[in-house]
Amino acid sequence: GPVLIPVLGDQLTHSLASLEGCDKADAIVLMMEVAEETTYVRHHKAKIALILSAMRHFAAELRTRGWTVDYIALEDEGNSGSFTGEITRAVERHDAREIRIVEPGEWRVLKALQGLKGTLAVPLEILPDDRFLCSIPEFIGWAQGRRTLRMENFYRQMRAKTGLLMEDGAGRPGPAGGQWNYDHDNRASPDKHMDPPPAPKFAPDDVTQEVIAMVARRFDAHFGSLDHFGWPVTAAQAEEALDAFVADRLPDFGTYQDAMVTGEDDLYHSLLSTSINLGLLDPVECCRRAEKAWADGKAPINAVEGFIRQIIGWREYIRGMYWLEMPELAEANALDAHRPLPEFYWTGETEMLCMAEAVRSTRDNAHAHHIQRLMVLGNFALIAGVKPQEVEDWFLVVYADAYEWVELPNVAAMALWADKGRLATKPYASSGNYINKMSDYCRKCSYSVSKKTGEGACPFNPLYWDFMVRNRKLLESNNRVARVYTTWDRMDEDRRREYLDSAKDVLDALVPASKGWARD
Ligand code: FAD
Ligand code: DLZ
Ligand code: SF4
Repeated sequence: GPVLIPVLGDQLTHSLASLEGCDKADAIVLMMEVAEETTYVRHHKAKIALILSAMRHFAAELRTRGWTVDYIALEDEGNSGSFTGEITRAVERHDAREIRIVEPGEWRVLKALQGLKGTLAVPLEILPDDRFLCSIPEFIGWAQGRRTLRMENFYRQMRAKTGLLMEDGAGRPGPAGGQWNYDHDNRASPDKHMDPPPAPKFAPDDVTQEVIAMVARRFDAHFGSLDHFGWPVTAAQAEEALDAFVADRLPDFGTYQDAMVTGEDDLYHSLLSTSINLGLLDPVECCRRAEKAWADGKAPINAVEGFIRQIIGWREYIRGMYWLEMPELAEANALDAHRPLPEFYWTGETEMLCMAEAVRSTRDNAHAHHIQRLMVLGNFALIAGVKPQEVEDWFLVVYADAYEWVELPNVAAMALWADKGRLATKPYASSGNYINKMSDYCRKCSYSVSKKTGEGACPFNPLYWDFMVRNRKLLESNNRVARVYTTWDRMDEDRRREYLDSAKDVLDALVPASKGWARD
């Protein structure tokens, strides 16, 4: 019988390792829409629509290229509802002699495939996912014996490995422009010069419309809207989105990378994460396009370096950290936080304008910017002491670019410090000041960011101090945080009492999320 090649929903790449070097006449590609994947968490409707539509488009492309594709649709008769069930059925159906599959992006799926290995009569080979720049063994090798796993160090190795933004300095290659990192140029507050051209949106074609109708019917109770669906669902559309970003928004990407503006859902960000994570775009190719814009004098080094650092720095490092720290990372809770997730994460019903804006964009677009995810949604959960696993479920459900390999380290380690600082030296905890500096929200908010305690005070203000005091024994030895405690100790007693009482009022007023939003 033929070789069976299962291709998963985030492996939509024609140069995929399991397809390379295979004789099309002697292979069957298996693609499976399975209930288990659509409901292990109750994904945002638009996320399910994106993945299933992209899968259906990819299957059509494979057939056009001469592959035999066995496509199991979600509502097909006999669909077992799981990857392992469908692979087992396909082995029998095709009398396959072996299975070749690229490693999945989630621990849960890898375990299921390894379990299958033991029960099937035919060999199942799991191949490395070489669409990433750094292999898992290479990352684990890099991490070996290091006391701290600084992303910056890893990032420089990736720059040297790819040659991106490297130039021959005095006798040996060095960073273009003389600096590795231009992050200090990338922190402008919103200003009147901002005039971001809208990112391209892609009107659903008949395949996507059919998927949207099915998702609306079957997953009606899931979070999120399908109304504004405009994500790229093919490599060609993703290319178009990349072209538009490099031409129109990359030049200002760096300067306004951390800015937030009411009603502005795109700003200068690339909005390419869904396409890169699906495999519709190659991450290093995206970086080469940005580098070329710099070489052609069309984009400044701070923007190009900032973009490249996100992709070959953060994205590769985060993936490495996932496989290094699983399965413990999924249960990590270094700060012993146990509060239930507040209901407003699902409803957006809150007077905090920064939070309401982040949830609105998340509901409407299945997207929010890095700084909204880190300094609004993540920061509030951190300083309010929300249980990490509930925050992780929320982030896995709501974002169209979310798979556990990228979502979990960003939430658990970067936003919630649940891994006790292996990734982030100090917690990204902040009061309302940071949001006020980086956005136009506070001046329109019903809370007052300058009021520190009591009625009408910005909730981030007392929560920040409550967080620092609650975690003092763990944090005060951290020299990047120690001076905060000198400020606290200098405050007079009733001021400190006011902060802690206000924080208690805020926390007591939080309404816990009703069950059933994230998991059945
Ligand atoms: P841009 O700002 O244009 O950045 C360019 C690209 O860099 C992105 O497309 C993305 O591929 C990559 N990138 C940037 N930052 C990161 C990062 N920290 N980790 C990994 N890749 C990064 N990103 C996801 O792809 N999926 C997630 O589930 C996800 N969850 C997150 C949860 C939290 C709490 C935080 C703080 C960040 C999370 N991120 C996640 C990272 C980041 O927020 C998104 O990648 C980014 O907002 C996507 O929008 P964009 O394509 O416009 O990114
Ligand atoms: C996220 C997702 C969803 C919602 N549905 C499917 C599906 O029906 N079939 C499929 O092959 N992949 C799906 N995916 C993506 C998988 O969850 C993802 O490929 C694995 O978790 C490995 O990263
Ligand atoms: Fe958010 Fe506080 Fe600013 Fe309101 S005042 S927008 S709650 S940071």
